[in-house]
Amino acid sequence: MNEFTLKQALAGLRFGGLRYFDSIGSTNDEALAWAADNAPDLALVVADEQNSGRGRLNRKWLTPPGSAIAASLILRPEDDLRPHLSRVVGLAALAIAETLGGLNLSAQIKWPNDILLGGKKVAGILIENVWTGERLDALVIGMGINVRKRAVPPAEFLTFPATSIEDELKTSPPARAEILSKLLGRLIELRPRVGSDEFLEAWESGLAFRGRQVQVLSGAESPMLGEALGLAADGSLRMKNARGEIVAVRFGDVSLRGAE
Ligand code: BT5
Repeated sequence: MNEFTLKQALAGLRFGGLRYFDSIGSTNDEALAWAADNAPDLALVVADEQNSGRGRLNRKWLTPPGSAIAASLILRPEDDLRPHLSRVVGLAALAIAETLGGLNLSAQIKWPNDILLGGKKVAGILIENVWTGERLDALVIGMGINVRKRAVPPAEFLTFPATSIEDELKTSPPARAEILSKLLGRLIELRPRVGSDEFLEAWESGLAFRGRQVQVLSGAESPMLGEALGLAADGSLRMKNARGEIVAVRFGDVSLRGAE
């Protein structure tokens, strides 16, 4: 992927502008700075390689050159999106899962921010916010997708198994610019529907571990054990805990593991 092929692939989409880098620290950092400097809605930062890509809580995200999609999309929430900000992670997750579906891959969403193929992590999402006082000015949706095999970090670097589109397709994947173009197109299409019941149902039906026992890992707290039931209206994970109570786990630094 280079700037020229990317621009060609994105030509039909109504996005807000592109900043492309052969190599960068983190596309989210660039997008946060751009958002604070009047970036338009749907402005996009893409890099071929990241040297200090980030996950949540400043965990590292690896993006070796020539192998992955590293993209950050800036959203300026309008009145339509504002009541549903907690669903934006679902917007990104569903757009990625459906784009992989378009490649005949069966993706699952490991709530809240991972996409799995064959039970292994192929993509991660990092949402960050830009505030002016108490008003949210912009959201940055950072998306990292392993396209080629060599995007997958070595096992000792990982706390959860990882894979790539190429590993799962077992053949050469489409060009990264084409995949990114499909993904952006889908995200733009889904965005006006974020507040709808149909959106919540589609997101919920894409969830991994539904109806199964899971562990919810959350920072230093001891893991919570329960059955993953589905989603609450705000995108929280509905669980039945060990005492049989229905509880909602809010989006944050939480991570799910199968417990069976
Ligand atoms: C995430 O965090 O999964 C969010 C990753 C977001 C990356 C994108 S790339 C574009 C944009 N710019 C950035 O700087 N970030 C975003 P989390 O759930 O905290 O998972 C982080 C963990 O994933 C790490 O601790 C590693 O174990 C693992 N990991 C790192 N690189 C990986 C990769 N390429 N594939 C699979 N797992 C990886």
